Amino acid sequence: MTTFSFAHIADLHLDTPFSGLASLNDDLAARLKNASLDAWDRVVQGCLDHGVDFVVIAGDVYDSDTASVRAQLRFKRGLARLSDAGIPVMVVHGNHDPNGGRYSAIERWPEQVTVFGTREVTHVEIRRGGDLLAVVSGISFPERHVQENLARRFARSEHSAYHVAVLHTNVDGDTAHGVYAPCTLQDLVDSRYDYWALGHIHARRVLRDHAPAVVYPGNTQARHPNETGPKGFALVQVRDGTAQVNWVETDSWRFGVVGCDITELTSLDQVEEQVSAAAARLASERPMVLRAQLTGGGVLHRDLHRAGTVTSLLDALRDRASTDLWWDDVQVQTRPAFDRQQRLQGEDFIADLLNQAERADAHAAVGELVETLRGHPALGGLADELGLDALLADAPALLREAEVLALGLLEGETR
Ligand SMILES: [Mn+2]
Repeated sequence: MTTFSFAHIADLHLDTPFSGLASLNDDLAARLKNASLDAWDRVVQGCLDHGVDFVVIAGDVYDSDTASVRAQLRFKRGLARLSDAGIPVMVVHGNHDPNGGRYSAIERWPEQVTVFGTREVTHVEIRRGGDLLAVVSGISFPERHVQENLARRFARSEHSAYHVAVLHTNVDGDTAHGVYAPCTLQDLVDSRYDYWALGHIHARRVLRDHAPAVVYPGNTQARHPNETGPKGFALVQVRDGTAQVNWVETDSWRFGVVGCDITELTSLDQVEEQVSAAAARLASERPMVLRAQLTGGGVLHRDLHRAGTVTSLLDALRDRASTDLWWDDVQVQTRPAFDRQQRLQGEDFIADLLNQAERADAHAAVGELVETLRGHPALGGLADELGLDALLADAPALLREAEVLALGLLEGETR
């Protein structure tokens, strides 16, 4: 049987403005400005270096449906390099760039490029010499809010070649991400395709190894502190019908969250020490954007809520950081020193409140709020400006903050 390889890419979010960051000052904005586009250039170079037989891109090429001209031109230039090397590229669009954006700066894509349409699943045959290597199928989002289970529209052809399905989708209702074109893992298994090249979830995930392989490659450049770890694309080697996935890194900046539990701490210099030490342990070969999250209950809670303390602590962390580290924010989710476990057992209103918070599904609750705002006649159009996706990513932190606020009010804590 034949051996071949392909690149599986998703969620490029070209020319993203990094709107989920708490403090994007001019200096950082200038340094991040090219990050998503540079990642795309590295993707193209990686595909050429590894000599892949074809490339699939599973949606969210652009960050917004008002796709920037700069993003479109850079995307086209990369596609032209691949096309010139004789490498076919198949593209679908997702919830961030439905229908390829509201307008197109591009009259014609390079010869080897197929952008899948929005009306039906269509198919591209990949050949090497006379041999049929693979059949690649895909469909694009016509609009952001796709509620239909598009996966069920994929039907394997009668060819015995390897079958790749390309789709932007949320598998099994992951509430940490928008539930667009939802499907189940079982739908994908039932399809009899060999490889599901998915996009939408920004973390690398192999949902299933084989028959079919079901893979999210994650994004090519993180764009929010919660999108941690190396980012890039999946380099898929197929031998005798079995896929083996390796990762190729393409990011310029890494993001991360550094936690610090204040329960045992008694002074703010200890907080600064612990947070800086944790940052040093995370240090990578790439520049980093980090967010500190302070949790736990202790005597420092009151200090941390004194006016100006947090901004000043943030400045102090920045003073100490190298030029390749940017502190985005210090989030305070601490509470006064009290025994949470004991209060949970109580029979009063505070026990009810804590139990409610304990059981709440933060992503579902915030998701509902986000969908309401999106559907709002006046606010819906501002969804990107309001950073609603970032709200969703921050859902658990928001819930913890709400709990602390409510407790503080109930107990008459000064803030
Ligand atoms: Mn995306």
